[in-house]
Amino acid sequence: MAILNILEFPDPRLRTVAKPVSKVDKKIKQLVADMFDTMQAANGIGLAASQVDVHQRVIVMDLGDDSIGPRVFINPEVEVLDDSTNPYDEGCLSVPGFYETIDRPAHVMIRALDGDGNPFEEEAHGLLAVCIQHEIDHLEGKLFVDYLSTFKRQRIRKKLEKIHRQNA
Ligand code: QAP
Ligand code: CO
Repeated sequence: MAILNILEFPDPRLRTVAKPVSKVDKKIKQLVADMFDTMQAANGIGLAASQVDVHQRVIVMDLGDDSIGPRVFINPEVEVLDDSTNPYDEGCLSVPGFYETIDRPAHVMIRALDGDGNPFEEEAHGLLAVCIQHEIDHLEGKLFVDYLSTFKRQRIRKKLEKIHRQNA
């Protein structure tokens, strides 16, 4: 059991593009376990390895009781299935305390490896579709604040920088 440090916006390390996992070995399984501990301790529903400064394509998710419980996505990809979009009030463990409505494709096909390295695909809509796209963005070095106006993003950045200075 290990709780890892979560990087916060505007930390430049969050901009790193993650590399594909070549083999789901003991080291990756340990990372997945530590990411679940970290996400649960922080009351999150999704966490990408990039957020704990590990730049490999690993995501953990636990959307709560209306879904299937803890999930792992390794080397995930999404294919957008139609033109519909869905506005959702998104937050992020790397942007604590801020929530903004973001429009994303509503209906996607997810292809990934599970926590044992076995490939699977799953059609997604609703919160799962929102969350997987949010987390894959992290693996590309992208954050939900990048979809906001420059003005809103700068305001969030200044507020978080102030909090970080106060905590230092
Ligand atoms: C990403 O976000 C997500 O500000 C996961 O103070 C969010 O787990 C995908 C959290 C919404 C889809 C919809 C945020 C916890 C957790 C905070 C999270 C906070 C404490 C965010
Ligand atoms: Co996030």
